[in-house]
Amino acid sequence: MALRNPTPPDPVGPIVPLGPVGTGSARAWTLRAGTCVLIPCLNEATTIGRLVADFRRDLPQATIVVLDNGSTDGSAEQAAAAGATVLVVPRRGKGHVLRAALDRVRADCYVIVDGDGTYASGDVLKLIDPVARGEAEMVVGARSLLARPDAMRPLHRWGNRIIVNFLNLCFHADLKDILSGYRVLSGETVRRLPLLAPGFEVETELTLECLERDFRILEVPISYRARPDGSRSKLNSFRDGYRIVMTIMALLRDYRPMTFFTALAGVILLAGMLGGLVVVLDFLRTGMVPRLPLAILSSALVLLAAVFLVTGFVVSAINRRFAEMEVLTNRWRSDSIDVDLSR
Ligand SMILES: Nc1nc2c(ncn2[C@@H]2O[C@H](COP(=O)(O)OP(=O)(O)O)[C@@H](O)[C@H]2O)c(=O)[nH]1
Ligand SMILES: [Mg+2]
Repeated sequence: MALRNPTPPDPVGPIVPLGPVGTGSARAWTLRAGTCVLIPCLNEATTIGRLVADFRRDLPQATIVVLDNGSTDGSAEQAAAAGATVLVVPRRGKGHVLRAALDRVRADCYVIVDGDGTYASGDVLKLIDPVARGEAEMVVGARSLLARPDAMRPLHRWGNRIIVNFLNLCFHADLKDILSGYRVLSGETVRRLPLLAPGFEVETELTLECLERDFRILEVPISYRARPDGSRSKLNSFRDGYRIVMTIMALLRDYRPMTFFTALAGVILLAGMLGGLVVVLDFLRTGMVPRLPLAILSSALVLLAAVFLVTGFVVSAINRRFAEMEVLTNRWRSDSIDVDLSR
């Protein structure tokens, strides 16, 4: 017997504005209320007071939180005097302070901006609007499009370019500026990003984790100026550049295991096959194996390649289980249900 619905539904139902899959509820949050501006700051006394004042002017409802890491030049006092809440994090590193802040400050919208005065508060609404409208999970202020040639050292410009191209290639993305220190994320996005990077790698990690979770990243061109005289960058070109590349490799290994391990296995297999070919040719010609060490090395390499290939399969299967768990953890979370028809 067919079940009959006692009250047939309206022919045209209500339109429920659902956010993109995976980002939770689209329950509207009012623009700029529930917004917090996070400013990592290590010895930026020349600029921090002015920057806080600028953001208070351009985002009056937002809470400004300066993340101080034991500055010795009075940055914390200047930030507090300008009206910011100062969060003191003892552990050094831009990544550490950001993580501590994201763990302790819950907001609808996060603006993250460097404290060195190189980014303009006037651009902030351009970055917030797409997130507020639900058009992107993370908006990045992209410098390369409008940066003045003198604002970035040539080494950093090139380093940036190489890293961006490498990352675009590995993660099939088309980004222009992944290392920007000016970005906006929704609260729900932050809730789902498990950041671990201790230092300057945190920006790379933010970008890659968003890509991995299919969050939409929107790049908006912004102005970028050089640090004022008397203010020094904390970035060590080679040490931090190396760490950023290593972060990309580690995330590639963890998030794209099949790509990473197949590539590794491919290179090792090729070396093994080349060595093996020499041994086989020798054997066909003379009926003997005169290069015994090469024969052993080649077979070891081929076996090693097989091990890496299997590792790729195993890690990728484990990843799938975790992805499933994440999906199930988020299902019917009480704060993300828009339509509840259960009894
Ligand atoms: N709290 C904290 N902030 C940091 C640390 N290292 C850098 N910063 C801040 O992060 C921002 C970017 O650093 P900066 O030296 O300008 O790097 P660059 O813009 O890549 O040259 C600045 O506001 C720094 O004050 C740190 O260890 N702790
Ligand atoms: Mg800077």
